[in-house]
Amino acid sequence: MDVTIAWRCRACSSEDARLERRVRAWMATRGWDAEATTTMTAPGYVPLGSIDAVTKETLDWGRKDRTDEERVAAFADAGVATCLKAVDEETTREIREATERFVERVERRFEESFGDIVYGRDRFAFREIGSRGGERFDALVDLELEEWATLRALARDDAPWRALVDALMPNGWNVHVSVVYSRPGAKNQEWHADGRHLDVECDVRTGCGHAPPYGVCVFMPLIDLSRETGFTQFFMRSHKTSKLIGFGDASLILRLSFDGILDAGQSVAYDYRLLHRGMANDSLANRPVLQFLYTAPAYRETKNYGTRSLWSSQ
Ligand SMILES: O=C(O)CCC(=O)C(=O)O
Repeated sequence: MDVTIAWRCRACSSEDARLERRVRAWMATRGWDAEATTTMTAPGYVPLGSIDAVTKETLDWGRKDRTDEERVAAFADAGVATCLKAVDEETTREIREATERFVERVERRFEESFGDIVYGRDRFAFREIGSRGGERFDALVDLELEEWATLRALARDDAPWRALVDALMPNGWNVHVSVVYSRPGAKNQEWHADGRHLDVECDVRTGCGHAPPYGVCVFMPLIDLSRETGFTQFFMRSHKTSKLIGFGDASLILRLSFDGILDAGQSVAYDYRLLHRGMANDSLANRPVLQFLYTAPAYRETKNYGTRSLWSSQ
């Protein structure tokens, strides 16, 4: 007799082990001594990577062997590109110092006015800052303030990734900047996409036809990243369909995971719909990363922050 069990699960090895345990227990209750085979099917398009290694160099937007059209096509396919032309050291240092002062101010405010929130443990969402789980935070920068003049000029005019953003969003863009920082002890994040799918997704059979990006996010680390400090890991091609949400762990076996280990001032740009996750910070120092979110003029971000102001009763 053949028995088929349908099991909706996430694509990760712990699910496989859980399924095996369940099937064995189920068979034992019936006194069966039978063989079982696991066959996996996916609910949508499953991209497959190449055996050739993908590196920050092969993903570089500035590669000289590509035309602008080929760069846009490569980004549309991978959903991610690096910008290895770094922001100069002086500018990076100046912004890092402003960021450190900013983070100190935010943390002091929590200590003084929000004693009921355990910073680094509790989840919270204010208008200006949200926790991203455990020791990871995302604090919005007010670019209009004088203290951020250098960062404002970088975000709007001087960034080495400016050509990339202009090419991907030819109808114009708005930019918002935040500081994403992970303190020592921050754990691996869950795979997630920052932005939802708002338009056409790819054809299930070909993986083609998804809408162009309405948002492009750029991460620029303010320190040199390593496996110890942690980095952002990306699931290439996952921006083409919402059906891969929940399947982040499959990126490694599909040979589509890219580790964004960059030097300070270098950057990585990704489609706002792309799955990614921040990796653990096993070092002794904070890992501050600037997040530049470029969005189509009509787009309004609602998801990532709260409504109550951190500074409201001051
Ligand atoms: O910590 C990182 O490198 C990325 C964080 C991130 O993706 C997020 O908070 O949405």
